Amino acid sequence: MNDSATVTGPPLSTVNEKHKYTVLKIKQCEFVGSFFTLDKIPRDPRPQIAFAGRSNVGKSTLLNSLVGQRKMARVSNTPGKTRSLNFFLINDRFNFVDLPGYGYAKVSKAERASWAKLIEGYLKTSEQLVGLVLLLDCRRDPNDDDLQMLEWLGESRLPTLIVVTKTDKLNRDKTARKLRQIETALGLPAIGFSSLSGTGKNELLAALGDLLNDR
Ligand SMILES: Nc1nc2c(ncn2[C@@H]2O[C@H](COP(=O)(O)OP(=O)(O)OP(=O)(O)O)[C@@H](O)[C@H]2O)c(=O)[nH]1
Ligand SMILES: [Mg+2]
Repeated sequence: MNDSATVTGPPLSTVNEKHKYTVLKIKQCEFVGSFFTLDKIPRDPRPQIAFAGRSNVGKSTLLNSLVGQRKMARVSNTPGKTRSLNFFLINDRFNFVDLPGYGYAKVSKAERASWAKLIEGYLKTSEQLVGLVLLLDCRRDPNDDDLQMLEWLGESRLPTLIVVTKTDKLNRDKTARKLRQIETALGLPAIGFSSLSGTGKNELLAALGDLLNDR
């Protein structure tokens, strides 16, 4: 199945010249289920791409924006909303996985520990996982939980995309500065993203398309 379409848009690193790249085209999306333990995850051979980040960073909103549906993944003003691994089958070909947000202070220590175990267990054992999208809020610095996440990812050598969310909250200059700061701190390229304005959507879809094609 061909999931790609060639469009004209800004290249990954500069915005001056027009550049052609291939964007993943999402034609179909189906909710598979919510899974609270690793043994419940369906044994499906299709590739998975997971979305991780601190609670409230905008994972579910970003997923809804990518698939063009407002209510596919649950979004709430209450942080800590996503407590399970939520699977969405895309184009009948691969799965997007919405992970529980980490680091939310107002849940019990025991619950935080059990989420961490679930996320770490999933990242370390899923054979279908081909890449991870790590979301960071443009108004915050990466914290210990984010760095822990990157350490696990480094250990597992999983291809990782950094997405800096809610860029509509900062002006252009501040956003550019923040992106550079995060890229320097983490040693990885970062994509600025806003689900309100749609900024970064095609760039992220292009990077996701590459991840799936490189497999
Ligand atoms: N201004 C702005 N607000 C956003 C953006 N993305 C998400 N939000 C808001 O941020 C809040 C949290 O978004 P969610 O998508 O639920 O965050 P999450 O990372 O899935 O949170 P958990 O499920 O708790 O891990 C919601 O109120 C969203 O409307 C964005 O790009 N811009
Ligand atoms: Mg969520």
